Amino acid sequence: MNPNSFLSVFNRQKNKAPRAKARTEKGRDYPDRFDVPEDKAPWNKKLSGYKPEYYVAPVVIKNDETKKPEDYEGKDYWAHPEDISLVAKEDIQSHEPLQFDAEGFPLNPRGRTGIKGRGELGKWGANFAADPIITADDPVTGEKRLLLIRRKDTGEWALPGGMRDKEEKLLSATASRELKEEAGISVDMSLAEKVYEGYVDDPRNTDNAWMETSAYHLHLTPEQSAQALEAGDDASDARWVPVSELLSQSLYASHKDLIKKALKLS
Ligand code: RP5
Repeated sequence: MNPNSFLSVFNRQKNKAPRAKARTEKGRDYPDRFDVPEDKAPWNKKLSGYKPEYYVAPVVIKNDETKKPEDYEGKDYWAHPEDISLVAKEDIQSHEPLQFDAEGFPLNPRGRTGIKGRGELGKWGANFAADPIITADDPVTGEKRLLLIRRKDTGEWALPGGMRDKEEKLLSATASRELKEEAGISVDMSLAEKVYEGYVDDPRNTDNAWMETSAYHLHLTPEQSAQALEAGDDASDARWVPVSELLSQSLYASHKDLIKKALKLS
């Protein structure tokens, strides 16, 4: 085959590992990412002239937990202070071994992302979330379906997951709450199987703040799956999608990989 033919170029691209979303996409209002080739991402690889812009979203500053009024009982104030010296070392967390730079900033375990600071993420280091992977049989055809929502912020289809609330000790409780808030159905996720725990490739990740999730899979009974779906505040739609259609869809962050893991798809 002519090595420059369309087909050979297409095949070469197909065989190449995709570039991380944390190096190619970005959150709303983020500055452009400093270009980091995948092979120069690890912190122990030299990338001369690496000077990424620093960005922290105003909403993160506004939710600084050290500014919380004493009598305040709402859910706001979910962010660490901007001055990292005010954050206790044990409050900077990750499922992976943590590394810090010379100034005391935690370093993204998957390497450089082209942006410093926390972007839209509240915590220095890992920001913990939970993702419910909900399947059920179609009541008419018997085909296996998966529950997805459409995110309002990016317009992408996604799992109905979300960030852990401070008082939630168990991430399965976060998964149950998010499922109710984002898709309108009540399911006890403590009975689900945990299929993944760790770093996820999220477009909001930076050099110093990143997403880590716990993903839980549960196949619903016909009674549970008969509950009416209702998209919550952060979603514009909630739907059952046949599993056979999933692999051709592009999904938010690492959600496709999480689903493949849960359903043992390749
Ligand atoms: C993703 O961000 C996680 O997998 C989880 O689904 C989500 C949590 O962020 P929000 O939905 O709360 O924005 O990386």
